[in-house]
Amino acid sequence: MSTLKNVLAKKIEEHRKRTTKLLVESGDVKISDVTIAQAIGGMRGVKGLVTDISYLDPFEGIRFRGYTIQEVMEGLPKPEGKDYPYVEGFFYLLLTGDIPTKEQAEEVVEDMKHRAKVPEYVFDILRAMPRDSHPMVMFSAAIVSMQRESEFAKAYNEGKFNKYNSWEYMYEDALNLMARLPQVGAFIYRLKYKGDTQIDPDPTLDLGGNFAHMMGLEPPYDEVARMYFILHSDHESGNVSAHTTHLVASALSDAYYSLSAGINGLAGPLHGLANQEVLAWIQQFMEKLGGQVPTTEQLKKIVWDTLNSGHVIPGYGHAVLRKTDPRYTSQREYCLKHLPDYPLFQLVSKLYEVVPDILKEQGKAKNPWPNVDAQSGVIQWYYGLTEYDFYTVLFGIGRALGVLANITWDRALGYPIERPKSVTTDMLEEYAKQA
Ligand code: FAM
Repeated sequence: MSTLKNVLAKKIEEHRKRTTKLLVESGDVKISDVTIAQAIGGMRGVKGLVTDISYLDPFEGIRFRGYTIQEVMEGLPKPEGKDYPYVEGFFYLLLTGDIPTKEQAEEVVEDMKHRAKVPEYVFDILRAMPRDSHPMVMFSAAIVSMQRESEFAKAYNEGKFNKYNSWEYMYEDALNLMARLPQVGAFIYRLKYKGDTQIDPDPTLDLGGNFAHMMGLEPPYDEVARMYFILHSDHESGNVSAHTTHLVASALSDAYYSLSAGINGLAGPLHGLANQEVLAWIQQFMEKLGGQVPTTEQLKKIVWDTLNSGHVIPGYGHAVLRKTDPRYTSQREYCLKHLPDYPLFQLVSKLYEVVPDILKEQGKAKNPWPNVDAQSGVIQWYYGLTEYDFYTVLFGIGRALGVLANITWDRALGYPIERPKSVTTDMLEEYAKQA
């Protein structure tokens, strides 16, 4: 058994006792009440999910297994001569809660290389799809098409499966999927935008390095890939992609069905597609201005015009966060170091100066500050990845790390099928009368 699986098995063993104790001794303790506004309004703030993979504080932002972004970037082992950690080592952290040693991280790198072969039929399916299908459609279809590879589904069908060992099959699926997603993503990119000129994986490279290589992008894009996948991995359980993946997996659907469903949710403009929308919005108004970088006054007018035409400002606002997203800040720091004079970066920085005050003045958005998506497209664009339709696929590869770690733990802790209760509008009116 690999070190990762061994450590994970021990952690699961210990953790099960905590979950059982809570259920047996404190199952009736209340952690949340639900108002009519919450029932109608997307369950905002209702505490009804459990995850230990990450926690999102409204003011501090995300912590992965208790570690801030900075602690993760500084504390995790890195490939020789690189500034950003192994994505594989980060997956070890998400799964176990432990920062791996360099040897442990590199063991996962090697393990994932052995799992990385994408079945040929996936490429056939992608090639058979219309070339103008959105890359997220292709990505989701590719994932679900691999369902026949599922160890979890196989074990279930063969009757090998029980409440205690099902996580092991989910774990196998999670690692296999994670190892293959970079090639699936790069394949879609080169199929759609580079005339189907594919670049074979390089078995000497780690996940981030190999992704950059297969995309045909030179270093330091490998560093961008590592940073990007880590930053987009997880944002606790309630966001659409994480919640969908968890919900579908709760029916004992395997990781392929579950991740594909989560990816479909990520494709929505209010969720992961916002990073593409940011670039589309910027390009649109830059075109109108004849390619000229707008002045602060012009920018203010553009923002107001966007709001007055009934659109949201992409990359701003958040359902939980109430300050600038540290994932935005982390990418901004990268830009300040590597591309401080890049006009698109300067424009995005100018938006940062202008948008929050306008959103405050408009008084609708509860959070006027930028989220992760406001910044990420700039870096991609700088390194030559200008096909912004593709950006959400990058997000999806990163997001898979978090949601796959989550559903492995869902099975380990025996979480049941998710099934919240509905009420009718008549019932709400009755509750309202009685209040
Ligand atoms: N621009 C204009 N209006 C906004 C806004 C923005 N960026 N953010 C929120 N609002 C409006 C929102 O539409 C709502 O208006 P109505 O009452 O007319 O429906 C009002 O402010 C209250 O919304 P909220 O409670 O502040 O936000 P929600 O929790 O409902 O929604 C977001 C959160 C992220 C969907 C919302 O802020 C938004 O649409 N932002 C722009 C899209 C975006 O950047 N999404 C990416 C989120 C990101 F973190 C991710 O998932 N990758």
